[in-house]
Amino acid sequence: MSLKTDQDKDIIEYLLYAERDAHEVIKITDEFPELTIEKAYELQDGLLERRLKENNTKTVGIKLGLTSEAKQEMMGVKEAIYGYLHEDMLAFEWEAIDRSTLIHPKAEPEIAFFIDEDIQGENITEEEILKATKYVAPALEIIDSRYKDFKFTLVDVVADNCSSTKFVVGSKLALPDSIDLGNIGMTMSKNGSVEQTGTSAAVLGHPLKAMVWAANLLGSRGKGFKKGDIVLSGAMSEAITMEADDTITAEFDLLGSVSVSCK
Ligand code: OOG
Ligand code: MG
Repeated sequence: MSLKTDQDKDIIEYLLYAERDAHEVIKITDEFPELTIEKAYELQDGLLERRLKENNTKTVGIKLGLTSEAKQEMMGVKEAIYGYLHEDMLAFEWEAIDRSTLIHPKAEPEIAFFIDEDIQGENITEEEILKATKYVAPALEIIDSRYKDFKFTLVDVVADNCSSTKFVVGSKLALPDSIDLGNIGMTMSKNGSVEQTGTSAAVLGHPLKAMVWAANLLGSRGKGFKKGDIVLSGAMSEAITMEADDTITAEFDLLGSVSVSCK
């Protein structure tokens, strides 16, 4: 890993403590408009390294973001992003998340891929991803941008580990080649009322396309998916906000449902 300047270290601490103390901060590009996307991934690496130590946890997977054209258009960007999932981000259906530990959480419906073989390279195909995937499962990602009002540029969000904070994976596991992953319908409700509907086709046309995109970008950086990783392939609809006492449920065709609650 490259040596970090004092400025890098300051940015990393700034974002790390915003997460730890659950307070929102001014986005980093306001002060450092010159930061590039490559630099943002370096800052993300540094942040993750610090976060693993600070929270005494380990990496359990990867999440893809901004994989829907609607979301890319909304942000005026043409690229998806990735961040990392740590063990202490794993939440459970039966255990409500303490709302006071988060800033302004939102839930997103996603498909989780259970990776069973290391995948690293720059010409990875959908077939290779499928072959390396042991199961797919319904998932909810909770995102909690550390930035004020959840507003940021691509550089800001990448440095902030793509807003990652928690994720829940449903317990029904499906074999990936037993279903048409490109055409899974979904409804997401809050406290019993439907708030969003979507389809897996919103994820770059097909979640496997998003997985291939990420595998090849990771490959170009000497990284990849590892055996045992859980990979979240990106939101299938807009995210919905979550307050104390809310229960959010996403129901997916064929995959079943997954819920998360806040207390
Ligand atoms: C960035 C993370 C987006 C997804 O699935 O698109 C993301 C954000 O919107 O805060 O996780
Ligand atoms: Mg997401």
